[in-house]
Amino acid sequence: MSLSLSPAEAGKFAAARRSVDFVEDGMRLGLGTGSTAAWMVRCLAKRARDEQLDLLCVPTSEATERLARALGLTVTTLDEAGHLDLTIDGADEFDPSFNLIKGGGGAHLREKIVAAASQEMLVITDPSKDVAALGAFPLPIEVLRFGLASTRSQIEAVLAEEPVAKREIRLRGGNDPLVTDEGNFIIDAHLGRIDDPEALAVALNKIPGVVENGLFLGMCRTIVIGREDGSVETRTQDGSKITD
Ligand code: ABF
Repeated sequence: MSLSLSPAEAGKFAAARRSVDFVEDGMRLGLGTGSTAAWMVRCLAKRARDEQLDLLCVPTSEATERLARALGLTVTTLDEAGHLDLTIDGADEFDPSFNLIKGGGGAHLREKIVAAASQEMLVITDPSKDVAALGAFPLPIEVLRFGLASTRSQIEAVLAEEPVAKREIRLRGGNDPLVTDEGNFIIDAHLGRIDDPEALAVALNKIPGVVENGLFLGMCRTIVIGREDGSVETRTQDGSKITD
């Protein structure tokens, strides 16, 4: 692929290109959502074509499904595929424990279901997402449309009890709310810093109108970080780091 990319896109592309090296013939794959994941889908389709790989892909959004189908990848549902070998997806933030915030692209519900059904989750990203503590990026919370005002109040009540730096919530899209692929709304929680992600994730998911929050905790063991000069760092949770 010969491409002229902005520095930000070059990093995403570098990570995406490396991530498809983890794919083996015969795998059942989860395909993430977002601009980094879109690069991965393009690289994957090229590799599958060039090497005649037999892959079965489960997309995490309608947008990814359209792209994957257009590029000739074999797409199926999670129910048809059953267990997945590997999911490759982007993230909005990752911390030193490999905990993530996802959902800036509005797809974290399907992303979490697909990642949970996978033996491995590999995150592809650029250095801008690397944080000491989660929370500068607003935490997406997918909620049912029914009873929205009540769910909002309950989210505010949960946040009042949790150790976070600030507590401001906004319905994504405001007066013209974004509707997710699953037909729900998203509330973005601007928290500044989340000191106890585990407790927050549990407390939020106890609210009946909350469908799923964007904290991905203990789900990912490998992060591939692409830099604008095209170099790539692969970090694994056991502490290994390869840069090339
Ligand atoms: C998805 O895409 C999301 O969970 C995350 O919100 C977003 C990252 O987007 P990008 O790759 O465009 O930065 O992975």
